[in-house]
Amino acid sequence: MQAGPWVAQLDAADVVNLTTTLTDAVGNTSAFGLFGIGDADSDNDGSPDVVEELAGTDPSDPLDHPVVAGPLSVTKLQIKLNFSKTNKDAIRATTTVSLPSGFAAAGATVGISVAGYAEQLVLDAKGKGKSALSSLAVKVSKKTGPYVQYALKNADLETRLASLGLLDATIAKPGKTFLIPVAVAIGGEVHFATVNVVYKAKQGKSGKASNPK
Ligand SMILES: [Ca+2]
Ligand SMILES: [Ca+2]
Repeated sequence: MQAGPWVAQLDAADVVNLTTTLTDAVGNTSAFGLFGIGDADSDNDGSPDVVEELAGTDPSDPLDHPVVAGPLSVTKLQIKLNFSKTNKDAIRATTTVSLPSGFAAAGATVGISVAGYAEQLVLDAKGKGKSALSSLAVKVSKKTGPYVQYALKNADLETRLASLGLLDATIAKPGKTFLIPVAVAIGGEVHFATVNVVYKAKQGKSGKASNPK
């Protein structure tokens, strides 16, 4: 991404999922604005390194870059922060996605990023993947099509979430609304959303954020 003044355009038609396009002074646009305008793009192909790592493309090869596959529909997002114990924070997310044509689960890599906590998981033949702290499944609903279920627990997310406004503080009902960036990368395609969550917390104890039903 190039330096210079960028204009953020928010599509507020859908209050759950906002899509963002960045446009610079000479009209270049980037759909990767979610990750911040300061993100390094080593090969100047328009995809920040962090997005290329998520998608599994080469951050040093401008001819190899992810395809933006459009917005992501996040049907469920829950974040739990435990301020009294370390490594006890959790995320649960369910997103619908489109799968690349000819998608085969066995051995496929899925990248997921929630609030900037990013990882890649390799799927088995049943569409399930695991890491030390998380599990992910790609499933297909007969009604709504393919979706991704992700669960992370025993993680340390406090600093990361505090930078997005979810602080160790007392925030009573009805809570405060914050935006959480979510990205899913499958088969070199990257899907994005910025999700509204309502956050309530008790200082020194816990905080919980979830998207409105
Ligand atoms: Ca790049
Ligand atoms: Ca590249």
